[in-house]
Amino acid sequence: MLPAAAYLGRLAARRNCSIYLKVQSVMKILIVNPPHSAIGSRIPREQLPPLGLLCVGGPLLDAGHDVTLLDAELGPLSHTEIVRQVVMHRPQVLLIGHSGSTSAHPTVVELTRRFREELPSITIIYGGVFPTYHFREILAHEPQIDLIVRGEGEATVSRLIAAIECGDDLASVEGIAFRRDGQIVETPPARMIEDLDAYRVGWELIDLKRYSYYGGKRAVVMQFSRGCPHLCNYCGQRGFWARWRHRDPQKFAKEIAWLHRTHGVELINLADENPTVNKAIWRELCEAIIAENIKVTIIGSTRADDIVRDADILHLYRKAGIERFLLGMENTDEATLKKIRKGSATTTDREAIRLMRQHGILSLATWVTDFEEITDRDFVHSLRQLLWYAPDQIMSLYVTPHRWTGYYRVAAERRVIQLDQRKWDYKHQVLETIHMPPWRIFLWVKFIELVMQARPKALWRSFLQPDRAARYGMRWFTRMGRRVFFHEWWSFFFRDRRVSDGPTLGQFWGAPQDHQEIPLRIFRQHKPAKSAEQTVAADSPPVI
Ligand code: B12
Ligand code: SF4
Repeated sequence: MLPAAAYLGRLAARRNCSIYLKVQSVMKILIVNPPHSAIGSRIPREQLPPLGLLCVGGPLLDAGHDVTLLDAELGPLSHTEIVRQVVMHRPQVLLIGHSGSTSAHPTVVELTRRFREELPSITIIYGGVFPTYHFREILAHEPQIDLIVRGEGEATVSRLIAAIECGDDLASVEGIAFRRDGQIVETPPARMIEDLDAYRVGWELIDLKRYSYYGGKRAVVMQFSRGCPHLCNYCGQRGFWARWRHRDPQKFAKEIAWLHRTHGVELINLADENPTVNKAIWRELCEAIIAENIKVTIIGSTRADDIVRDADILHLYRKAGIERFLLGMENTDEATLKKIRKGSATTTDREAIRLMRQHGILSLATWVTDFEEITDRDFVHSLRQLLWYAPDQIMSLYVTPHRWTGYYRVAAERRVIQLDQRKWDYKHQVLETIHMPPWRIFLWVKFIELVMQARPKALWRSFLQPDRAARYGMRWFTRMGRRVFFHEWWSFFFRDRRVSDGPTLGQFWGAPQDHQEIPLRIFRQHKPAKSAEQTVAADSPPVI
């Protein structure tokens, strides 16, 4: 046991606290994951742990604070029950945020208002992607929210809590925004975290037995890398993380093995935007997981061109446990792919799907319907193309422009038909299309989904193909698809409200913010020379 004084001294050092004695007061912190009504949260009837909040919780636990997580997604809990539990807990500081940050925002607003009514003296801190960019509007209109953390949370939240605890000037904490004397103070951007292994995930904040996915498999979300060097102009994630970085492949594989052996985790949902950016590093990770000799299923997202590049190592993907990759293909039309700066080609997308099938990896292709004004002809073309690609699964989405992306400018004059922010979840049409009413688009989308998922090839893959894991994945997806299908029909015709004379996109959200897309300060990394296998990175944002 450490002598008390030495222990306090270490805490003081860890928390950067200038006033030694004040560290005796451990902060009582409650992290709240609000419930989300989106299909991705509710339809599978299973929950994945909120990784972003666990990432924030880990460093706070290490700094010696009393940290608890209330995951209201589980259940989900009613708002009244959440407020009751928060009041019972009586935290000094309440942290809130959600990974589906845009559509979850109205829920955060409603809950925080109620927390403030019940507990007038707590400090409420809000973080995540949406508040990172919309902090000015939020601080101006939501007085119950005290502070907003901008960008990745681990380092900033640790410094912020230390500053609150020590009574330091909050303006000295980089990467936050708050109100002072009626003015909104925005501090300089926080430094991007150089070493992702320097912070740990607070796994002990959750009971892993309560989380599952992919049909009852005990599941977690993990993140090997952050960011993406590509330049897709509609992407709401690439700028947020500033630059592509990754964890140590060996340590990451060990963490997977530890979760599997100690907690029985069977499924890893990779949170990475693009984990395969660097072939050599990705290969090292696959080999490190294989060396652990564990049976885990890994699902995630990647790009078609990386799959084609990795044709010679796809067997390692599968051996490491990759059973399904979502391919963010977005569109089947070359001209549109160019306009959205996807940097991919239709032939590459098709080849990636073929290669994945050859290696027993399911392909889930995303398809965004309305990047541009569309007509029946475009739908016929899309269906033909999708049948030619022949992905195992498709996920149809609607364009959902974020203010901090380049695409926002392109679409700024289009009218908004969905005023309810909770529906800005990629599964609802939010922008008007001049040539087609929403019901017609909806029917086309549903028809294409039906053709794709009920075509003989897809049925064969679901029920008769020899690969058990692929059969399992197909059947799980079909089950989810059936539920989503009914839910969406019901919502479209009986629940959702759309307007016909709505504001333009620019009027709805405000001025474009793409010049502030990167909320972090980037510094030069001291890395070994680029491997010959490394493909992209030249496109990364400038070093400051
Ligand atoms: C895994 C995942 C899911 C999983 C599980 C989510 C879960 N339990 O957390 C499932 C499949 C259920 C899912 C569903 C949905 N998802 Co999803 N999902 C992801 C994915 C791939 C990873 C999320 C993640 O863990 N990221 C890693 C963590 C570390 O990042 P983070 O959450 O942003 O947290 C960091 C910072 O933001 C900050 N921070 C976050 N919160 C807070 C709070 C405080 C107080 C502080 C200080 C800091 C802080 O610190 C963290 C550490 O640095 C992301 C894409 C991505 N790469 O992020 C999409 C993503 C979050 N999903 C998205 C969407 C749209 C959805 C759905 C609405 C889809 C639908 N229609 O059903 C639903 C929403 C429900 C939900 N639970 O999120 C969008 C959100 C876009 C937006 N701006 O709103 C994303 C970004 C995908 C994309 N490319 O656009 N999703
Ligand atoms: S490849 Fe994916 S993560 Fe990367 S910029 Fe494009 S959409 Fe975003």
